[in-house]
Amino acid sequence: SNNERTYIMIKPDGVQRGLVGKIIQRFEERGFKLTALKLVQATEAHLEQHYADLKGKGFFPGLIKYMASGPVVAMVWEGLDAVKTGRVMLGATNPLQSPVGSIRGDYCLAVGRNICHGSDSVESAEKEIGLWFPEGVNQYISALEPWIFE
Ligand code: YYY
Ligand code: MG
Repeated sequence: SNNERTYIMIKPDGVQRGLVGKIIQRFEERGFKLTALKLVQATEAHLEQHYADLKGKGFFPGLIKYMASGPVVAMVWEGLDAVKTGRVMLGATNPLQSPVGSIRGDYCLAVGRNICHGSDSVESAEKEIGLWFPEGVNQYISALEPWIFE
């Protein structure tokens, strides 16, 4: 649907490397609408909730430490097929398998430093939006909508 929502997060390495503007620009230029945005230093407990499905994996402790090592940019982007399209824009989990032109394929190399997160389903998007934005997100009409959607 035109107003599907996805949770996109720039990880601590993306913030440190000064890629925030570039990543936001890609979602803006594609035609997605920004409905929430904040810079957050997440706690390990919060990140363990975010990555609850991965608890038990060998990389889980390192993943939580990395994600808590600095602030992240938490965002909600809305638009046509936002979840699946957001994942395509991010690339594969392993940057080396990400096509050039995707965010991971253009800006990083290591799976454990892959600079961004994107929800993998509409259901996890709604869960993640609730976890990172318990205060709710913004609703507004974008003046560009008739130029982006039929
Ligand atoms: O959704 P996505 O971020 O592409 O991958 P997930 O399978 O959800 O894993 C989350 C996160 O964990 C991944 O972005 C990097 C890290 N990770 C890792 O460090 N090593 C792996 N073998 C798999 C995932
Ligand atoms: Mg995932």
